[in-house]
Amino acid sequence: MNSYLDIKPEVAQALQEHRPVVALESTIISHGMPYPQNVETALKVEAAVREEGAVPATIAIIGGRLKAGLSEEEIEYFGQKGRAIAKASRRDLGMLCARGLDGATTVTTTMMIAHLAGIRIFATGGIGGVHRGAETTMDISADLEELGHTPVMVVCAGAKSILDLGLTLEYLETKGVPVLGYQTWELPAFYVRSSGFAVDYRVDDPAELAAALHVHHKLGLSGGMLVTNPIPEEYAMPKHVIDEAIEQALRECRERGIHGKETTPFLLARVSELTGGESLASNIQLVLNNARLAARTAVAYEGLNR
Ligand code: PSU
Ligand code: MN
Repeated sequence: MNSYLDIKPEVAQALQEHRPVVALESTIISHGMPYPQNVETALKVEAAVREEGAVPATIAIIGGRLKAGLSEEEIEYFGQKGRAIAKASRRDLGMLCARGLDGATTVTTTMMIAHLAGIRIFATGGIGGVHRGAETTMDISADLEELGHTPVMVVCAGAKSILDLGLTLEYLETKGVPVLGYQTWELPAFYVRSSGFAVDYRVDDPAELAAALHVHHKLGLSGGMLVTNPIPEEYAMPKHVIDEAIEQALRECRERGIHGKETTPFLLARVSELTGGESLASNIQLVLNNARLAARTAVAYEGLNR
């Protein structure tokens, strides 16, 4: 066991008893949504995982400790501090732990800590990817590297078209990451169900996802698996509304010279401001939808005769 890791007792017990556990990230709480909706959503997501029969483990860094499983008070703390908490990617772990600081875990660091703790399935909203213009900026999210070498299944709603979705798929192919569409052949694009890009495989039920993950482990494959779950039709946004907001946010981002780790939080916040409450409502629903699918998959996974 890693000496910097603290597994919440409820989570540790579930893991020991081979009961289903679903990891959840904390950047979505501190950087992805405004307070208090972020805290309400994080708690609702945990409740949704429980309703499906799995144990939620929200992941974060607190006082230099890697946490697998947070209390309600800790979730409230992350939500209130918001963007004042450092966004922690792989490169930040050593320094944050050495200095005893807090960190909000991205998809990258949530996968790392989930894997350290022995959690195999993780639900989030959207992943990072290859940014538009990456040919010159070289802005490619560390999430794609992590998916390339950490064996955790990540359930998301695809990626926002703040990214270059075509290049993101190419990169995932290079890294050996299978992109699975849940009940669809088309890569979903977060707020909308379609992107015009095809996934590698269509998978129609959680049992099949669980079986694929099981074989993935049996084969000793080291990378992750990406499950893309389209937002439910009734919560999807009109495509032209979201496209316009994204174009404007990208323009402002370039004009202001924003770069590095600030790019994604800036774009997410601007898109959400430009579309008012509507995109936030969609965002909340798609995260809940992903948490339910991840929990059903975790239940099926633990039910496999191993
Ligand atoms: N995309 C979203 N919502 C998010 C993120 C990305 O639609 O909340 C967050 C996730 O935590 C993701 C991170 O891992 O941003 C990626 O940041 P970057 O592009 O700087 O790697
Ligand atoms: Mn980046």
